[in-house]
Amino acid sequence: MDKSKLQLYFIMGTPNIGGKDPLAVLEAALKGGITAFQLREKGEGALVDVELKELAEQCKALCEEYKVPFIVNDNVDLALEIDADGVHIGQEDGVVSEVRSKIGKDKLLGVSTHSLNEALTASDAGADYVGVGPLFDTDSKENAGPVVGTALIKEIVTHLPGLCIVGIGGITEGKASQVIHAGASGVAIISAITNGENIEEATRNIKGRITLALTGVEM
Ligand code: TZP
Ligand code: MG
Repeated sequence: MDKSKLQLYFIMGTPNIGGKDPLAVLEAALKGGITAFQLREKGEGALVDVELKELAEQCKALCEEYKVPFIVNDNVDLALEIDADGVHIGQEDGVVSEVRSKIGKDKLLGVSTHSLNEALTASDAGADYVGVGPLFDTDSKENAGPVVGTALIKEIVTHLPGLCIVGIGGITEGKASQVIHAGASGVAIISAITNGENIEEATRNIKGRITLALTGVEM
């Protein structure tokens, strides 16, 4: 895949935005420069069924306007139904090779991983990229598992230099560069964007750090 699409990977669901309008939050993040978006409708108050499909279709249309890939978390059937650009699954959400067969070769497939072994397996089974984390403490996911730190990214890059990796979990503006320096193609973020007083500006600031880290122009 085009790994530049992973540079600033925004994840959001209605439970993460404290009653704000999800489409307004997404549009502000798109204006601020996100390069991929995942709809992750999970937790208390998460939309389901028709309401979820409607939100997904609206997010997809907005992402299309900004030419940013739209990825659905967990729900492979929904991703296919609305012709999303991709789907992201965790270790408990199905067999990676089966999901790849179901979605075909053209849709993006991302897999959450927590060890070198999981990353190797996901890569062999046809994942386009792996999420690696939680890198730092996070309040955004229940049972996120032990913090793995950026050392795991370095380890995976050493063994699988061609694999696209996004770091996830507790990444802030101040921590984004170390994730890129560890060898990730990008960072996946919920709260450092959704909690921003000005979402567009928070996004732009994080994007700036990533761009500097990728080009090596840092002070
Ligand atoms: N998977 C591992 S940590 C996490 C997910 C979905 C939450 C990331 O959210 P935040 O707010 O950027 O820590
Ligand atoms: Mg999942």
